[in-house]
Amino acid sequence: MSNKKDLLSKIDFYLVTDSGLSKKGTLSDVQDAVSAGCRIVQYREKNKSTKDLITEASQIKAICGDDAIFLVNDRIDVALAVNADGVHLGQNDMPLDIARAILGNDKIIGITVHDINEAIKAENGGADYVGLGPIFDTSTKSDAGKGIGPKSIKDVKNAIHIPIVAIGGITKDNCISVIENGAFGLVAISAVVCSNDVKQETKDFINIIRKTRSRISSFNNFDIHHEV
Ligand code: TZP
Ligand code: MG
Repeated sequence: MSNKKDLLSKIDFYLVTDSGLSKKGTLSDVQDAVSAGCRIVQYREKNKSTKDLITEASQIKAICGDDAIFLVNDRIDVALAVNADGVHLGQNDMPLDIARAILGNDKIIGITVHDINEAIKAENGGADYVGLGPIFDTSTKSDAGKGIGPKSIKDVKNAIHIPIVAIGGITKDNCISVIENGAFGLVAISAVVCSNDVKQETKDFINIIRKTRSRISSFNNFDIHHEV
């Protein structure tokens, strides 16, 4: 097993790049997020040549080093070309079984899902995690559809065992509800890359996620203690 798969159990804030929204550029955003403690980065770039994708992907991989998982959105060929840690695929991208056959079991594959049925299918097909969304309305992805609400995370969590990463319209103000409802990690694109201080925003998200998690787990421990 890839040692990077072990890191999946340690993720909290998940950076997805967006060169169109970024203030300082994708490489700067990745550098800032990883130095703030972000442990998973997805290179999501829809409008560059394959050659430029490979150049930038290898630079991002170098920044991630051993500290952060490095995934490529959509492009299995680019992921293989730079020996990325894996890919993130949508419902209309390469089918999971074919992607797994090409990439092997050591690589991480994340699948975008919108509901319980897609989540169960992704888990049964061998996905390492699901990206569930959009949780809230967002203008970052024009075809994302309406927000499904944070409570839907709980429903999906009750149906699968692999980690859920929440995405779509997430901000520092609404992210507590996302974690409280069972998301293991979360993506916030515009809330981070549109900021002038990506490092600080990433730190803030990580702190909120960790505080919320420990509040929930001490609450659960309290419950267990009193049930015994
Ligand atoms: N997939 C579902 S929503 C979304 C993607 C890529 C965009 C999320 O961006 P933001 O700015 O965090 O709402
Ligand atoms: Mg895709």
